[in-house]
Amino acid sequence: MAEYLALPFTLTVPKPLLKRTSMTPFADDLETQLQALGTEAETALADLRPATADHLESLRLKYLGKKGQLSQILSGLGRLPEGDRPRVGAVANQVKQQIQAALDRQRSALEAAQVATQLATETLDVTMPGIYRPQGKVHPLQGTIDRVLDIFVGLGYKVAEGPEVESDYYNFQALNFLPDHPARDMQDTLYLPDGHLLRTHTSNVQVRTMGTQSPPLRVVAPGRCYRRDSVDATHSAVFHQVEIFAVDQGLAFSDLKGTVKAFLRALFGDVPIRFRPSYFPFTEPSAEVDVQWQGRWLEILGCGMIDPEVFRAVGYDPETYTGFAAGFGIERLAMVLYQMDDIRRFYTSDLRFLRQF
Ligand code: 2U9
Repeated sequence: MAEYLALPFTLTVPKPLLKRTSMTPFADDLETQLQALGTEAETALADLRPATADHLESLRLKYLGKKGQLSQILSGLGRLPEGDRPRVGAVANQVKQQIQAALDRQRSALEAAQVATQLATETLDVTMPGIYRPQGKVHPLQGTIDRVLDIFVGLGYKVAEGPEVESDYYNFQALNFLPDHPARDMQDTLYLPDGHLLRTHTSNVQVRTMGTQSPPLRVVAPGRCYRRDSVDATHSAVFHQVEIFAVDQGLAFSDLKGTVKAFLRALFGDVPIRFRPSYFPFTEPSAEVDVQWQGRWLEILGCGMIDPEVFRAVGYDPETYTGFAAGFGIERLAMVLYQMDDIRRFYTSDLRFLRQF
């Protein structure tokens, strides 16, 4: 509290110095109401509870709004004698400014409190480590299939797929497998009760394609295949294969060799490869192809010129069209490319393995 200086005498101000012009009692009453309103508003604003912007706005409307208390008092201004209006009007303006100033103080205080709260709660510690979100990867088998498809699509081949549950016709008969061929035996092929089977290669797609399209054809067929195999480090009952085939007029074995060389060079680089004579029911002549990889000859694929019997089965004239085909296992290819020793790792979903690709 400020201490006032005590004076050794009483100060009296002579009446004529107080320039108070006399007003009507009504004018005095309005002035008293205005001053009381200013005091009430300042007190209410100083004790703003709850201290929120909405509450502040409700007080603004209560005192300074169009239908607020100040307007209600000023509605009596019109009934004042002419001579009293300037003074009462001046008091009214002073009270309005007083209330507005109190509102502004509160608004600033609220905004400052809001900023302080935001600074306290929304602080971001930029030195904190980021949230680790492990990203998924393409499975090594799918990645290998994708690489193979990229190469053949680049050579002008179209990708085709077909059913994994297949009829004997599309999986064997149309491919020149004789009725007693060992591949048809139960110990090699998985049969369903209704005589259908789980396809043993994706050749069914090639046969189906020839059944619906005319040459020239260049098709690459990826997919899952099944064999009744005991599972061990190099055999899996379910495996992935890709076959390619080309049918046109005047295709020769040299075209096959050139295609196989281009494919293997794209995958392994400029490494030695060799063709060894072989036999498949659906190709004649046939060959197996090895690549020399890390000092060893590794068999990678089989291939050959499509047997005329296969063309006859699908109604192609073997005197007009010739073609070649090749097939290879994806697991085999991936194990060579990634130097793996156990095919079963592909199917374990072990992240320690999968994260390496
Ligand atoms: C048609 C005509 C001929 C596809 C071919 C091979 C040789 C071959 C195996 C490699 C390893 C299957 O995944 S594997 O077990 N395949 O050696 N496949 S020629 O020949 C065809 C295909 C379709 C109409």
